[in-house]
Amino acid sequence: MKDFTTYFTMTEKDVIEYVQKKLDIFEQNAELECREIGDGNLNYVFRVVDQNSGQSVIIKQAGPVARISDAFKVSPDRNRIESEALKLQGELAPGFVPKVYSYDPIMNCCVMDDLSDHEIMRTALLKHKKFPLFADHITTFLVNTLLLTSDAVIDHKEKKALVQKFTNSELCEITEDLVYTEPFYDCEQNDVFPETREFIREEIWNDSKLALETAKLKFDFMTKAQSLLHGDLHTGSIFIKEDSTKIIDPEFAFYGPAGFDIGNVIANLIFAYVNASFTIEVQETKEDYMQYIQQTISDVIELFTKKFLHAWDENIKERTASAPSFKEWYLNSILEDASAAAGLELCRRIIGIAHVKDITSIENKESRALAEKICLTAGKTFILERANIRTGDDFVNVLLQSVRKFIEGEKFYDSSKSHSIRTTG
Ligand code: SR1
Ligand code: MG
Repeated sequence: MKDFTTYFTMTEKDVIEYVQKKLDIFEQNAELECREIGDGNLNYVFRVVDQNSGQSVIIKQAGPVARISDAFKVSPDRNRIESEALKLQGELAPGFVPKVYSYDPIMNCCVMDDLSDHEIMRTALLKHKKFPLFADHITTFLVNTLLLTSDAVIDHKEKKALVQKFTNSELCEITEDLVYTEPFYDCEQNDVFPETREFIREEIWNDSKLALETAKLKFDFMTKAQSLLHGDLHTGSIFIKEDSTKIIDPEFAFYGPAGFDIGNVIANLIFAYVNASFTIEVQETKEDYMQYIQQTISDVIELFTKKFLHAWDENIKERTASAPSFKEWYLNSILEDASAAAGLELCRRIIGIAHVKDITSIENKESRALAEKICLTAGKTFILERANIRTGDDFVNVLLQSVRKFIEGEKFYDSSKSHSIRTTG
């Protein structure tokens, strides 16, 4: 009989025993069933259901190595970071994260709301579903969690205590390596699609300006303790349904540049856009969906800007932050960092070890290579031109220009002309 006083990685059977022994959630007569449902790169996610009442919870356990590869030895303390981040984000942005019922520092697991009535956003976008409330929801989450954890709003000693609490060295190291370093040289750990390799060599690895700019960005990531970030805000970290958006998995949370989270959202919308452009066969449906994603990208930036400026006026406490034009300077720097982060995410998901299904599921080799080149071109532009990218239109234009570079002579949708066009190459 296990007593759960020493850490081990649990099986489905262990989790049922754990629930019976350690938790007071289900009725005495509950008939528990457990299934491991995790499909992320790092953890084990168990869904426990009482067959009698239908009541269910999620138990998430951090293992000592990442699921994606034993080579990543990552401290299970990430489960504490995740639980504490979810609690704080739940206070700052109520309704946008799952409720955490308990955290167990020995078994490195936490118990939280089962969101099975929602769907992982990446999966839903790959089925070409639309979520008209997403931009509104995600920007409330972003503004509340990013601005309200910053020195502009909270007591500076309290903020420094939070920086300590959320010091997340090992997961930050993963990001420093996988996002900021490896994609930008011919690193053995990269996982390059053969048809794109030469393009990557010429456009990414042999570009010394890009090397300089990504170095600057890496040092910003390591030193700019501006806001409590989610730290891995891709569409696989979002559970969604028509009227609800829940941001999950903040195990990469730490104090970093606020624009990082925004840029990751934008890049992952771009992956969905590119996927749609290569996989939807009916032209009208394709145009409609691409237009929807374009609009969402633009809305995320525009709504973030609007809500940020409003929340700033309502919340700032730091005296010097009310100096004329400081608010605009601060917001500009966030948007610049968002552009850079979008660019980094676009490059690293193509070149590095952790890919996205939006691109890998494009079956035709030529189409996939083209899709990858579009992402890399947009990614590089977002990084190099970040000082000039500020509005929703600016973000969308980088995408459209990158598409045009490769899809000339074929059919694509150009919303800047507000109609469907067929270019002739
Ligand atoms: C070793 S973890 C690989 C990637 O999965 C996570 O979700 C993060 O995005 C990380 O970079
Ligand atoms: Mg994750």
